[in-house]
This record gives sequence, C-alpha cells and structure tokens, in this order.
Amino acid sequence: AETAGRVVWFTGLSGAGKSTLASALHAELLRRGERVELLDGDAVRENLSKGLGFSKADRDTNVRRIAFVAGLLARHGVTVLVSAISPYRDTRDAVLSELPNASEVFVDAPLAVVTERDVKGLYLKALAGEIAHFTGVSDPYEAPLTPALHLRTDLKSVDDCLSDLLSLLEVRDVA
Ligand code: GGZ
Ligand code: DAT
Repeated sequence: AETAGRVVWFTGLSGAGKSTLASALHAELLRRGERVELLDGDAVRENLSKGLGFSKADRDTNVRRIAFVAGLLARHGVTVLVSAISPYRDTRDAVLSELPNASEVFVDAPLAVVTERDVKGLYLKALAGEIAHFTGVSDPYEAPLTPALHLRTDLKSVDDCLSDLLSLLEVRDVA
C-alpha cells in the first residue's frame, strides 16, 4: 500500500500563528511538488463543523472531525496540515495517536503577546466579557507536554519557524 502521508497538527492559542505557519508550510510544500492539503480551523468551522460552538464537547467534536478527514487524506499519501486551537490534551493525544504519521506542533506565544497582536479583535471582546469561553481568557488551553516541535512565535520570525518545520519533516521522513 501507499505510504501514509504525514499529518502536521498545529495547536495553540488564537493569534499564536497556527494559520500563518500552516499556510507558509503549505505554500512551500506545494512549491516542492508535494501533494498537500490544509485543514484550517476557520474553513472547517464554516463547512465541516458549521453550527458547532466552543463548549468542550463541541471543540472535541470539531477536533475529531478534523482528525477523521486528515486520516482519510493521509491514507492516500497526502501531507495534511491541521490548524486548530484543539485546547484539550486528552482529545489531542487520542486523535494524534490514531494517526499513523502525525507530529504535534505547539505554536506558542504568551497570552500578553497574542492579546497585543489581537489579529481579529477577539481578545479585546473576550476581555470585556463579550465572548464567553474564549480560549486563554475564560476557557482552558492545555499545552502539549511533549510536542514534536515547540515554536515560540514571539521570539522567532515566520521564516525561522518555517525552517524548523521543514527540518522536522525531513527528520520524520527518514523514520
Ligand atoms: C476560541 C474562538 C472563540 C472562542 C470564536 N474561543 O483567531 P481565530 O478566531 O481564527 O481562531 C479562533 C477560532 C477557533 O476555532 P478552532 O476550530 O481552532 O477551535 S477548537 O480547536 O477549540 O475547536 C477564533 C474563533 O474561532 N473563536 N470564538 N470562544 N476561539
Ligand atoms: P492563529 O491561526 O494561531 O489564530 P494567525 O496565524 O492568524 O494565528 O495570526 C498570527 C499573527 O502573528 C499574524 O499576524 C502573524 C504574526 N506573527 C509574528 N511572528 C510570527 C511567527 N513567528 N509565526 C507565526 N505568526 C507570527
């Protein structure tokens, strides 16, 4: 059978840099002629997970749906890049352990930094109490304990993070 594609699972707070890095990696792998697909939190929630909210049950359902589709694609040799907060360690561990060739990437910046970035203005609203259950503010984020890669996006440029991601993929390829 065809070798299973890799799954690179980006987890972290809103604004930490998951989408930025996943799309940069996507572009680079496309440039190299790889078959690669991007499952981004926003697109998933508009389509596959439309109607789900942000309770633990709904977030877990979202994460499990993403993992299911990632598994289907990976089975056909496609490299899959997942970008979702996926805040609960138990659920992340469970889905990642069921994917044959998956790497967990912790996209990390301190809360003060993502609040300052406030890419979509959501932290301002969350801190004002206008969004309930907002990750990092009024809802938990459980950081990975042993990620394949830990990227501090407040300390490294997008290009440097991309280099680290490409090294990770090359290392994993040998295994
Ligand atoms: C966290 C929220 C919330 C709440 C809306 N908590 O910066 P964004 O906008 O694009 O990333 C966030 C996205 C989170 O969706 P995910 O599918 O990645 O989450 S999970 O894996 O937990 O299912 C943010 C926006 O949705 N958003 N409300 N309450 N993020
Ligand atoms: P997320 O998908 O985690 O919600 P994003 O990619 O939409 O986050 O936003 C991240 C912001 O941070 C974006 O404006 C780019 C900026 N940024 C600065 N340094 C970065 C780095 N090293 N990696 C990723 N993003 C970085």
